[in-house]
Amino acid sequence: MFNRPHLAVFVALLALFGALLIVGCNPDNPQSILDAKGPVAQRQLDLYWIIFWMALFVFVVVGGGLLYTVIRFRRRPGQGIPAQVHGNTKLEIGWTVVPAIMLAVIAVPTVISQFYISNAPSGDQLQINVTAHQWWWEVQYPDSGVVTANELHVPVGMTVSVELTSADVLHSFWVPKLAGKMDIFPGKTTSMWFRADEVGEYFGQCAEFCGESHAWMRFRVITDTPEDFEAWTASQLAQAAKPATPEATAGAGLFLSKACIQCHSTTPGVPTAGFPYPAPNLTHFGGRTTMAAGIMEMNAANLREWLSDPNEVKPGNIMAKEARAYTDPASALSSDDIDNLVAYLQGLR
Ligand code: HEC
Ligand SMILES: [Cu+2]
Repeated sequence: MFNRPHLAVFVALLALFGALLIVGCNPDNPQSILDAKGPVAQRQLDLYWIIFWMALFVFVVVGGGLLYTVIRFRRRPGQGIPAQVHGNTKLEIGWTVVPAIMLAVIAVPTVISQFYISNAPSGDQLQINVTAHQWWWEVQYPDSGVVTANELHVPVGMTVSVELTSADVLHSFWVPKLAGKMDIFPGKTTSMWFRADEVGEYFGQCAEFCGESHAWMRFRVITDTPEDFEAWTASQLAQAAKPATPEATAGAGLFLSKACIQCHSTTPGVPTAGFPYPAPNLTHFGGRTTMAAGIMEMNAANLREWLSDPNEVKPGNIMAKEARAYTDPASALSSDDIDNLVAYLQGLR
């Protein structure tokens, strides 16, 4: 099939492609599973390595055997038909028993881990209820009454028990460094738990294709010291800050007159104004570090971009499709309107 120069090019390309794939394994990558930062992710990573080494062993033995056979027993000029063999009991027993043992070695830790992962340890727990929406995350803390979106704060070292449901289609909750994926269904609740061992910020991502902007359905888990978490909780329960500048005051007026308030709640503890569509609670929006479901850093320029053309940032999203400011030319936002809304929204802390 290949002559020698072609083969060399093919092998070189394959090696290059492999190298590119392996770059994705860098544990510094914010969504790498190879850098577990909590016990659930660690268990899953341990399993991953057991299976990885087994698979590598199989690959080397089978691939090596194949390569050896192909080279050693290749057809040589002048050779007749080789001896015809049929069956080899020793080999057949070998390749039945060895995989059976390997599967057992994988099965035992898998089952033990499965029990560990599906039962949150008893003791102090933080309960969080997450509702997935196309393409953002509603987050409720039933014990304190906090409601927020797209950024979960949790105390470091505490078991966090998460209940998940969906307002529309299938989604999947995934924070690679803290815990593996959990599917989310409309009309049904699934649950999982995790614990973060270090203070930090962890990337999350919807991991079940859920429509046009699925790839932009991200979130953050921010782990705080217990004191910081308490302070955060208290700040979330407080009313939003009053507009502090003339621009922000004008923005607050626009928020009502441009009907933003139809979907977005600015009242602590109220998940969404909800009419006609659910949308992120914005009471303390300005205090978040990211926006539009974790896809952009929170700053005036990005907020301006979002408000100018949400469909450009996140194709197909409900706000771009349904908010009067984007569907009705008579309600369109002027450049000044956007500046004022940015001032108002950034002041919501
Ligand atoms: C039809 C309902 C609806 C209306 C009306 C609406 N929005 Fe939204 N808005 C949404 C939805 C849904 C999202 C989440 C989009 C996403 O991330 O996929 C959103 C997201 C946002 C965000 C980012 C929130 C976050 O947590 O990152 C801001 C800021 C925002 N809207 C401001 C406004 C402003 C200002 C107006 C009025 C001009 C407005 N919205 C009108 C539905 C609406
Ligand atoms: Cu998705």
